[in-house]
Amino acid sequence: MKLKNKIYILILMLCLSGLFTGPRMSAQPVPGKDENITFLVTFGKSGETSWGDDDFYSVWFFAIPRDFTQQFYIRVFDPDAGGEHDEIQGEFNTRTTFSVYGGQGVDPDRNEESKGWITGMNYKGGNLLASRTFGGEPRYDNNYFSFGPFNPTAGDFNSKWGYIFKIVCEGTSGDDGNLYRYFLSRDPNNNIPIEGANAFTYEYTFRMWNDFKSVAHIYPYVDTGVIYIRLRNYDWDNDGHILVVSRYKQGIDAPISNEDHWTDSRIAIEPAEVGSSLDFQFHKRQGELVKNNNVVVTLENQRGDALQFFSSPIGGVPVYQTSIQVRKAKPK
Ligand SMILES: [Ca+2]
Ligand SMILES: [Ca+2]
Ligand SMILES: [Ca+2]
Ligand SMILES: [Ca+2]
Repeated sequence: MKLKNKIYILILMLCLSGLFTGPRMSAQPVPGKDENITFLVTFGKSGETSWGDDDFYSVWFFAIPRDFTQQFYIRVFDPDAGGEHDEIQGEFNTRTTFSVYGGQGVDPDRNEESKGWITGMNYKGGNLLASRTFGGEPRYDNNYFSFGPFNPTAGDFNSKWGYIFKIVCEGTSGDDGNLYRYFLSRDPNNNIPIEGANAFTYEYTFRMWNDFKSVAHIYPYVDTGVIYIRLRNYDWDNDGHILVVSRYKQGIDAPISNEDHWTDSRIAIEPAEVGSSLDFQFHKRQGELVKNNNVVVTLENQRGDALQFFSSPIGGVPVYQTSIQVRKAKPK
């Protein structure tokens, strides 16, 4: 074989290995680093849905890679409702319960109800491993509480994702908005990520930015067989616009909801987008600032199956590729 051919094959192999392994994920803050979202939000169940939380609970999953064998912790930043960060209604009187589940019944691939995106279903499937209720607690205000240690094998094993754990946050009483974040950590007192782990949800309830410029993102993954997706968003307060970007879409606008309303729309998926993440960008309305805007978003495919939002986008943040458009423009 000629040297030139050998070099060509070597380059090709390097390119292919990069394609198949992809970037190693290692960030487990929830919301994720690339999402640029400040806080998750859950209201006490006596709150008004018009404040931006449709069901007063949220469900998140953590996937621990099967080759990770050490103990780990799920840390909650600002688990209390009171003091800094939280949304007061009247006076602070809200109690919020965080519960960690493992074992059979957690894996959303085998237990549809576990996904927690359809109100009225039993989202508590699995074995309860730890639980704690927080009121207004200065000790945990603007500070972390750590659940754990947990052994990875206490999770629900999924051949694709490894050991899956679930954390449920419920607004058990009161009417205030609890704002908080998670971090999957190897250490109880510091945020030390687990390489290859990820976090995901099927219904994302979060706080929009309180400024004009910052853009929040979420990154659903498009699996094989998806032809179109149905986007549902709730209580967007007519705040700006949702832009959908992918390696194929330069940016298409999706309709947004107003106060206490769901809006839904359909977005076509091109073959070039299958096997990659989409970038949903949330741009704030200009002019008068919409403050303390809490919103909910879900996605489903044409069969009605919910799509996962990953805090660390699978395959990385999608970048629009002009070459796909150029190829498409050529006459057949
Ligand atoms: Ca607080
Ligand atoms: Ca209150
Ligand atoms: Ca809080
Ligand atoms: Ca809202």
